[in-house]
Parts: sequence; structure tokens; C-alpha cells
Amino acid sequence: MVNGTAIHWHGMFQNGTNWMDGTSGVTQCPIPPGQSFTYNFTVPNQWGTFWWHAHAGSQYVDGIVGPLIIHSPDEPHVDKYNQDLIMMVSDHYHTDSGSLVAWYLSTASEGVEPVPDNGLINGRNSFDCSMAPEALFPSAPGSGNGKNRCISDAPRTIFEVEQGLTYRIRIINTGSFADFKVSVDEHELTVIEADGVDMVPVKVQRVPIHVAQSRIAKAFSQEPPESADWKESAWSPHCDDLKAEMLKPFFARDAPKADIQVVLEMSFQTITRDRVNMGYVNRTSWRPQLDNPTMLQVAEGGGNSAMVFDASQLVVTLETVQTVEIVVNSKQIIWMKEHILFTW
Ligand SMILES: [Cu+2]
Repeated sequence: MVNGTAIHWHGMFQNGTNWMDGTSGVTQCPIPPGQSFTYNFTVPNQWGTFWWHAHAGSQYVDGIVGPLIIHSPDEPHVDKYNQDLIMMVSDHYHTDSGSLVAWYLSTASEGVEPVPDNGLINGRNSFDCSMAPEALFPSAPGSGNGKNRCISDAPRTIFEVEQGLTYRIRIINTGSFADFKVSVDEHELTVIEADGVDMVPVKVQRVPIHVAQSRIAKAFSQEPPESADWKESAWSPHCDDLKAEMLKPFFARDAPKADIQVVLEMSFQTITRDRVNMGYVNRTSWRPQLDNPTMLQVAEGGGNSAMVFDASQLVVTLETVQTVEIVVNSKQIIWMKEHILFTW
């Protein structure tokens, strides 16, 4: 790699090993080109479906992602299916993410996000490269400088299933922008896990999944389905979509009483002069301090965190171990990195 990087283990609590979280500018400096870094942590009390991704700039959008599956004998649904399948769904751009971000943060975009060129399952799909000139940064098929190359008729991902078996499909949206609705033609899906938390099984036809979420559905393989084209089936009035209120944790737990409350106002704001969109937290945009990560500042402050951070940084300091209730107000969809679903 020509750039620094870090690998984030999405969904891991990292309780006691914060410095292994892999978030560059927060828990570590990026790993420099040509250097190595070993992530070493134990996971005592989590299992289920997670993923990992590069956490420096927009690198993960270019494909530095993968699943992270943790098995446990304590899983409540472990005897309810025959085989495991991993299904990473993602949007895909033919253009490298660095060019896309530079465009998005320029006046040329007028604040409009780049529209993905394709959708992938486990990193694969086919594309008609004669369509490529319609992409944001056009490239002739088979040519280009290595950044924007398009090759027609690439193979798709194929899952081979056996009739009569039940499959645990671990669906992960590893994409950057688009959400998906996942369904299996003429099969009901039983959702049993969401974001690494076991759920009371709930039957649906379609599983909507946003960026960075994981949803586990079981499908019982029946007669081979009569497939319908997407444009005929997608708007069917007979589909039950999974909704947030249908998810009930299998191991019900009340949320602990909060000692303090932190309110975060999340938004996208348009800088009027340039018409450039920026992500805001409490009315301020943010830039990671890559050469001076937050955790390093804590370490160098000798434990006196309150003395280290100036008012320009949103760092909540606690004197001792406390329960913090974070209230997120947002008009947009927010990507929660580590959270646990409690009973409500
Ligand atoms: Cu993540």
C-alpha cells in the first residue's frame, strides 16, 4: 500500500484493549507503508456476525473489508440450522474512492453524493462496460490507468445449496452508501441475529440492511423457486420487511442506569459558499488527528484526561468507570460502530 492504514474490527467492544480498535486518529496512528502491526485482542463475551474494514480515509470503499465471525457454544440458535453462509452485500464504484471524495468535497458535486455504479455480493457482479461512459469518471472498457478499469461479464457469486437443509445466511452490508433489501425468491427468512446480538426469531420476506449493519437470516431450502425479475417482485405488496421494532433480543436485558448523559446532534451541513456537504457533530465538522491520536494524548496526559483536551475536541472524560447514555439526534442515518441492543 502506498498510504497508511489501520484495520477496524467493527462491533468489537475492545473492553480493556481500546488501542486494538484500529480507528486511525482516535486509537492509533495509521500503520505506515511498508510497516506491520499485529492486532491482538481477546473477545470474552461477544459472538455472532461482525466485519472488519480499513479505517483510514475512504480506503475501505475500495475493497479492504471482510467478515469477522465469532462462534460460541452459548449461541441459542446453533442447533437450528445446518450450514453457514456469508453474504456481504455492497455498493460498488468503478472510480477509486480518493477521486470520489475529492469530487464530493469540491464545488463540482454541488453537495450531491456520487451514485454507485453497481451492487456486489461477496465482491462480485457483472457489468456491461458499454454503460461505463455514464459513470462519474468515464473510462473506456479495458483501458484506463488502472484506476477506472471496467471488464465486462465478470462472474457472479454462486451459493450452492442442498434441498431440505436450513442455512444461516450472515448478511453484512460492507458498502459505503447504498442500503439493500435482501430476499430469497419464494423463501421465508427467519431473522435470528442483528448486529452481533441474538434475537427472538422473526419471520419476514425481506431484510433491509443499511451500511455496516449485519442481519442473520435462516432460510430453509425448499423446492427450487420460480424466480421473478427484480422489477416485478421488488414492489410486491405481499412482502413483510424486517422493521426495527420487530427485533427483540433473545437474552432480554435492561439497559443499566446512566450516570451521565451526552447529547450528540448529527447532521450534514452545506457550506453555503461552496455548496459542499460536511458531516457535523454538535455544529462542528471534524478531522482526525492522524499524527496525534486521541488515545496517545490520554496516555501522554498521565491519566489526567481533562487537562489534555482543549475545547475544540469532543472528548467526554470520566473520573471512574461510569455508564454513559449517548443520545443521538439525527436527521440522517448514523453508523453506530459499537453498540448493544437492549430490551425496550
Ligand atoms: Cu466499522
